[in-house]
Amino acid sequence: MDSPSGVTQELVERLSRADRLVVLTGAGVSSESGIPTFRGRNGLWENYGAEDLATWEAFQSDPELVWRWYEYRRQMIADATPNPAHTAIADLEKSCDDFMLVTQNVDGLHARAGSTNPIELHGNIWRGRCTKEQTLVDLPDTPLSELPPRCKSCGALIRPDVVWFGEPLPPEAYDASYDAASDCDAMLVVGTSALVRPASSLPLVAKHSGAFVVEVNTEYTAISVLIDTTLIGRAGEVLPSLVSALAETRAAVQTEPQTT
Ligand code: BV8
Repeated sequence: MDSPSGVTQELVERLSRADRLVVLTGAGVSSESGIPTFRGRNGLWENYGAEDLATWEAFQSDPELVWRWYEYRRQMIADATPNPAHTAIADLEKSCDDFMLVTQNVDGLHARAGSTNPIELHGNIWRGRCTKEQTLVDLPDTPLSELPPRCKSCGALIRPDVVWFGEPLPPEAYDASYDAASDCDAMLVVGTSALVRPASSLPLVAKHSGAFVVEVNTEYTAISVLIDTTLIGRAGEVLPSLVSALAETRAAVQTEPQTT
């Protein structure tokens, strides 16, 4: 049953009974912070698509071009602030005993909103990694003095510490996410087109494991017909109302007279 907008009491009660909750987010959760999504109309940069630049091959053939794209994104993110969707997810974590946030996003906005331990499946745009020594470096929220940056100890190229297309996800991140999806009672899938694998398999893993799976998106996605409910709306509007309804429902349950 799809609820075209708004949040039904039946849905809230179903979610409020979940002991183990997983939230999976994609670029749509950051779009109300002004960060373009990957496959939306403004998902291009200088006529390049993400799949053109977010690859080891693109980096090898033109590391400066790839770094200019990441510089452009990092500056945009530095100027952005978390939106009510990020804040609602951080609030939801505080109200749950067993909670995991899994994100495909690399922008770091969940942590800035107060989420304590987001599992970053695709890495983080605020870190660089030496292509030779694999050492990590923190990147500033100001433009880098040289592009492409080089490792201070060995002089090799530094790359963004993100997962490019064709690269494996960090095993510990994916394994933790897969286990949580297999074990959860409910999963909220927020702002993802569910096209990029293997992240897009997680809602199906949850569903096949018996979880109640709800997506929040401005449009239907590749998984809408495979999960329980789709809330059509902007995450920055739907999530705050969903999270406050959940809190009210849980509070009401706790104040109910206990039947002996
Ligand atoms: C791997 C980091 C194997 C970099 C990213 C052919 C068919 C199928 C699969 C493949 C194929 N060819 C290759 C593959 C595999 C490939 C893949 O899935 N490709 C896709 C494009 C088909 N996957 C990979 O390559 C992965 N690696 O498979 O490795 C392997 C194994 C062992 C050894 C060697 C190799 C790696 C994938 C990771 C790529 N890196 N990001 C960077 O950011 O620079 S992916 C990138 O896409 C971002 O992380 C992004 O988060 C992610 C997913 O996109 P979404 O988040 O869903 O964003 P999108 O724009 O698509 O959608 C936004 C949604 O939000 C929309 O639905 C929109 O309606 C909604 N929305 C908008 N506004 C709002 C909203 N919703 C709510 N409220 C709003 N306000």
